[in-house]
Amino acid sequence: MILKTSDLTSGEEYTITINNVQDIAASPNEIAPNSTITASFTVKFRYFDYIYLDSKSSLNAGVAEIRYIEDGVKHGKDKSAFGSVSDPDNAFDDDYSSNASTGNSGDNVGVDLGAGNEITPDSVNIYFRDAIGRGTSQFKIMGSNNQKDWVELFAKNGAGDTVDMQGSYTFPIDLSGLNPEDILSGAKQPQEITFPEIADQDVNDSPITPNLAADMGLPITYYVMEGPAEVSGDQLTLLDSGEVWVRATQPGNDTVYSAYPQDRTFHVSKVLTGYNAKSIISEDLTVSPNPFKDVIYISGLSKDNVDYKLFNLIGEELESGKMSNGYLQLNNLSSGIYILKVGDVVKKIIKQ
Ligand SMILES: [Ca+2]
Repeated sequence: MILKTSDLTSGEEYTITINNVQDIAASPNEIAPNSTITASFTVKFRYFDYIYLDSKSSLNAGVAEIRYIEDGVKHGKDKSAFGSVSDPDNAFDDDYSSNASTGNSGDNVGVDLGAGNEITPDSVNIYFRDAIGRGTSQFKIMGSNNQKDWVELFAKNGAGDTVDMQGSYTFPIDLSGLNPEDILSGAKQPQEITFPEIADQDVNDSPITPNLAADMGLPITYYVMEGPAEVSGDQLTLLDSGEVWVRATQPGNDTVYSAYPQDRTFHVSKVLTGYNAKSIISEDLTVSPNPFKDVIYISGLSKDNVDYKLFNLIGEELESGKMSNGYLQLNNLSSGIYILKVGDVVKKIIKQ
């Protein structure tokens, strides 16, 4: 479940209350009517990355220490460091004479506060390498919870905003402007199941293979919720006539949310009980399209004015006549399966 909200204030705790919850899983948990669930969350980050965007010399650009600050508490000292420079540890060692020597645009100095130590920073303190009369002015601070999806927390953009940066500077971090979707991108990905409608079937068509897919490529499980059918592997065996209700589910994994289940219902008929319908379907004539909408075309007729009859699945004759011009206009039929007899040839046709 993903909820999109209006603007949130960083560091605030929010509670979501949802009433009338129903479990729609294939094997639902019992939930009393008018039940309530609550969930609380706060926007926090575990990983932070300082990315240098200028391209001055390392003399200008080194950072002696970096700390991320939440409620006056500095975080980062002696934490695991990473980055494109050879000495990122030096930005977290509490030694103001050792520097992480960023010098090229794109150099980064990152820190992992560790699992369970995520914070909602309100500022970042950077102690720039002391180099009197020199400065750097273009850098940004990124935050992440997985070290893959990063959100920009602060940027200093240089031009017109150049400040000599020697010594200690504290820059405010305002998380209220974050795009919720950027934060979500660091969470699991949503997925959807594509489950086309299943046309009404004949019991003789069993087994059928529903054509379904999940857009994140994960395997789908489906269930017969009700009706005369059963699942075996990716096939659906039709057992008798009746209404069949099938549900497809995909439970997700560490990186993908569970999909919203998709339900399909269709009718199973028993054509001409006692016959195997396939045995009476001739290849001599071709009907198309099948399923059809309003008009069905019959090709392979050796002459015009051939008698035809149309039956429903319990053998009642619905209409009859002479076939001419190789097509039948059947726009008055309701959707379903019918038996078309043309001359001596029997065809099963499906009206959409
Ligand atoms: Ca240092």
